[in-house]
Parts: sequence; structure tokens; C-alpha cells
Amino acid sequence: MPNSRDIDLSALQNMPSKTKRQWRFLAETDSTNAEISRRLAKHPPPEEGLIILADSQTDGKGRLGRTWHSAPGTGVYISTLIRPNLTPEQLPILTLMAGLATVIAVNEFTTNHTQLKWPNDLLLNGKKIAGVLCEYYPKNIPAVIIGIGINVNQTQFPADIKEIATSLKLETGEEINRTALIKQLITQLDFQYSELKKHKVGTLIKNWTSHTDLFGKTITLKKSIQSITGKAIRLDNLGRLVIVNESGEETAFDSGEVRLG
Ligand code: BT5
Repeated sequence: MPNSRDIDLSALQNMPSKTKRQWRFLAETDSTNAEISRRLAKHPPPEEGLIILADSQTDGKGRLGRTWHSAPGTGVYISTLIRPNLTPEQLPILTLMAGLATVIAVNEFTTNHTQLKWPNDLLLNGKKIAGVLCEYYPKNIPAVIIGIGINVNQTQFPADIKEIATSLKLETGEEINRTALIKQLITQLDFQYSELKKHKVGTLIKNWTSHTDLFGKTITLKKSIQSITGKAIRLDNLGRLVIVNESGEETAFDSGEVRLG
């Protein structure tokens, strides 16, 4: 029977922090990202630091209209609002920032190393354990909604994702307290964001790179109708994935879907 007993909202609200946060917990919502965007359309709009945490989502969103399976009582479904001082071409860096914060938090709960897969996936033992969805909200005062989904205590997944998805419980055999994980996640997110605000993009890229096994591998990147095969060699300082083809030509991509081989 799913329950949200392991979510302790007052412990989260009382976390020591320099950041002004406003926590909202919803037993159920369509999507925590959509919840923030609805609030952004209202007057006055919410301030930077709003965090929406849900126990379940009925219409969890992935990228490009895809779905994030969000069973009740088992996962972390969380979105936060920031108002970064970045140019539009720098915004993809926020997905990397959120992924880095998530991988560090998740790795506190497993001895196996969770890996980042550019641009927004976290893989544990080759299966997807978490994903990031950053959405730009350009109206009024520009804002970015950072949405993070983590599979925590799930022991099963629907047929369409059961071969590719995993959870911390499935990998470690242990039930994980979601409040403890969320604390780590928000602490890391705050830290990575404050580092970024000090213009440490280079440090972010370096740290992101130390949590991936992608580089040096042959990959195929799909971007709308384009499909490119080559070796992934690095991220550039906008967080774009640089791929080198057989003729030694390098191309940087700001988005796309990566497949090994
Ligand atoms: C993502 O998209 O990985 C972004 C997921 C972000 C989810 C969070 S939850 C809180 C916030 N509110 C939201 O509404 N969304 C965010 P993408 O890279 O497009 O991957 C989606 C694909 O991952 C799907 O098409 C499935 O193949 C697979 N998938 C769906 N649910 C999954 C799950 N729970 N675990 C692992 N894989 C899943």
C-alpha cells in the first residue's frame, strides 16, 4: 500500500539554508512542473525558491511530450523555480547543473556509481533511475522550472519501461527514506546553483564530466530528423555535447537523444 509517511515536510522546511525556500507538498498533481507554470501565470507570481513536491503525478512530463511514470508513495517528484541571470543560449547548462546535483545526492544512497547520460538522464547499472526536465518560462519575469524525478522505492515498473528503468530499492535492496534523499538533493541543488552564480561554469562542466562514462565512446545522437554517429569527446562551455566524426570534424549539439553505438 503506497503511503507518504516517509515525507516529513516540516523537516524539509526546517533545513538550514541561505536560500529562501517556500515548500509546497501535494499528495497528487498532474505534474509538478505544470503546477509551477500555472502559479507563474498568476499575480503575484511566485518567487525564486518555490519548491513543489508531490507524492504522485498523474501526468508526469518527460522531454518532447514524453511521459514520466510517477507511481504514488515511491518516487521523488519535485520542481523548483529559479530566475537565473543567463542568456538563452546558456540555459541548457541548468539541465546539467540539476543532473549533477541529482547524481551526487543519489550516490549518497548507493555504493554503485550512478552515471550521467547527456543531457538529462541518470543511469544506475545501465538503467534509468532519474531524469531532469528544465522548462523556460519566458513571460513576465523570465524563469526556469527545474523538474527532477527519481525512482526510489519502486519494485516494479509498467511493461513499456520495465527493461530500461530501475530504482534505488531495486539496486540496493533497501527501502530509502525519501526525506533524507530530498534533503541531499536540495542541498546539492542550492550549492551547485550558488557555484554557477559565481560564474564557475568550467567547474560545473568538469564535475559533470567526472560523473559520466560517455566520453571516448561511439554514440548516435538523434536530433529531430538528424542522426549523427561519432565519438563523444567532451562538453563545451555552454554544456553542448561535442562529437567527432570519422573525418575528425567536431560538432557541438545543444540537445538531442544519445544512444550508445
Ligand atoms: C526525462 O525525460 O527523463 C525527464 C523526467 C522528469 C520528470 C520530473 S518529475 C518532476 C517534474 N515534473 C514533471 O512533470 N516532470 C519532472 P526524457 O529524457 O524525455 O525521458 C522520458 C522517457 O523515460 C520516457 O519516454 C520513458 O521511456 C522513460 N521513463 C518514463 N518514466 C520513467 C521512470 N519513472 N523511470 C525511468 N524511465 C522512465
